[in-house]
Amino acid sequence: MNCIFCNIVSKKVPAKLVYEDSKILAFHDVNPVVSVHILIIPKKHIESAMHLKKEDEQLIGYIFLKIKDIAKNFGCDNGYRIVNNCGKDGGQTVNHLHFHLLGGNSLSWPPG
Ligand code: DGP
Repeated sequence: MNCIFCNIVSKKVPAKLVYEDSKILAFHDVNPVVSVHILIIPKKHIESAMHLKKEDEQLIGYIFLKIKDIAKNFGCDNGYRIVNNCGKDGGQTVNHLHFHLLGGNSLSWPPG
C-alpha cells in the first residue's frame, strides 16, 4: 500500500509537523485554503470515516480533544471548523482518515 499520509507518519515524506505523539500526527496542509489549515491524522491507517470500527471509538475522541489543544495553540480563540471529507462523494482525495482544522479567520457557511 502506498499511502502518502502513512509515508508522512514514517517520515519518508516530509511535512511541516505541528504535533506528534504515539497515536496521532498533525501537520500543515500542503495547499492551505485559510490561514490556519492543519491536518490531524491517526498514525494507524484507517481508510476513511466509513471504515471506522468499534475499536477506533476512543481514538476518535482522542483526536478531537487534541484538535481542541492545537486550535488553541494556533490562536483560534473565536472558533474554527473541523472537516472530514469521507469517500469519493464526500470529496476525499487522500484515503487515510484525516480531519482538516480550518481557522484563523471567519469562515462562511455554507462554504462558498
Ligand atoms: P481531502 O480532500 O479531505 O482528502 O484532503 C486531502 C488534503 O491533503 C488536501 O487538502 C491536500 C493535503 N495533502 C495531500 N498531499 C499532501 C502532502 O503530501 N503533504 C501535505 N502536507 N498535505 C497533503
